[in-house]
Amino acid sequence: MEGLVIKKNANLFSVEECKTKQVVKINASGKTQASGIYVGDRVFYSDVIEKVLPRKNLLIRPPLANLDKLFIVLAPTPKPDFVLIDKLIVYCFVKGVEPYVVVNKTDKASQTFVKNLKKIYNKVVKCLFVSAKNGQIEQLKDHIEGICAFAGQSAVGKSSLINCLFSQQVAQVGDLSKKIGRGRQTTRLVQLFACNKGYIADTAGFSMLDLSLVAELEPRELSAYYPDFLEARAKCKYRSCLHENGEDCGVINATGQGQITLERYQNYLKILNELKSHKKY
Ligand SMILES: Nc1nc2c(ncn2[C@@H]2O[C@H](COP(=O)(O)OP(=O)(O)OP(=O)(O)O)[C@@H](O)[C@H]2O)c(=O)[nH]1
Ligand SMILES: [Mg+2]
Ligand SMILES: [Zn+2]
Repeated sequence: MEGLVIKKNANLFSVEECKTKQVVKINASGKTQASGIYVGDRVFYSDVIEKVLPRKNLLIRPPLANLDKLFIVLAPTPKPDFVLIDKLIVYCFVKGVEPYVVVNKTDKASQTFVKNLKKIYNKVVKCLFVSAKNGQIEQLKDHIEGICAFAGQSAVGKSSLINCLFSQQVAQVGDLSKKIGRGRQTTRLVQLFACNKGYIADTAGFSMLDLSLVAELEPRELSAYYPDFLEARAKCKYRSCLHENGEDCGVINATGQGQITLERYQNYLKILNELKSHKKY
């Protein structure tokens, strides 16, 4: 039979059968177990998991296979960390995940805030505007398809949105991060919950993103993951251009002319420098 691993607890896997959606708890054959099985894996199984089907992608932190969409949540408060958002977007493109920018707390967002976000991200990703407080989450709900996860700064409303989607309390809202303490190693089980046309991965951690990005990417590859730089990049004089300086750089020229937003360009430089400084060692 073919199924989807929706939960993993030590050596015990919850596998949902493709068609009937029936869930069984089973182990894996020694060989399969040794090669690694993750939540999100599609598997062949009988009494035990016999084979893991080829993956679309694999994230290590959070441990999750075959992620289709990442909803990057931001809000007017806390003040958006645009470098983090851009890193998450790059990470998605590298991993073959479709990124979305989800603007939450629209109940208290100014028009300027919304307009500015549209300006920055409209050439980059799909933007959805929601309010967990008012229950305005239709746009988000419509896009839940395949395996989905949420990311974003603490207190932007990820848990609130998830609760809203399930119309009940599944995730902890509020000062969770304060309670568990930032930086402390909290082992959490990743689990998939059926929602609309897909699943939502209940996972807290995209915390090791810096390391993941560095492992995945050479500095010179970074700008390839900026859809809004694409046209301008073709005009750089040197193919190896990192778009840091020089009159011969199409990206710098396009930024000067307002075709690329200053935010995106400046944050690109910050991420580039982080990648460079890691590669030195
Ligand atoms: N005004 C308003 N407040 C909201 C909205 N959504 C969430 N909040 C509030 O924002 C705070 C943080 O919400 P959470 O859902 O806990 O945020 P989180 O992103 O899960 O935070 P962490 O778990 O720490 O990463 C809570 O006090 C919520 O009540 C919204 O749409 N509008
Ligand atoms: Mg939360
Ligand atoms: Zn350039």
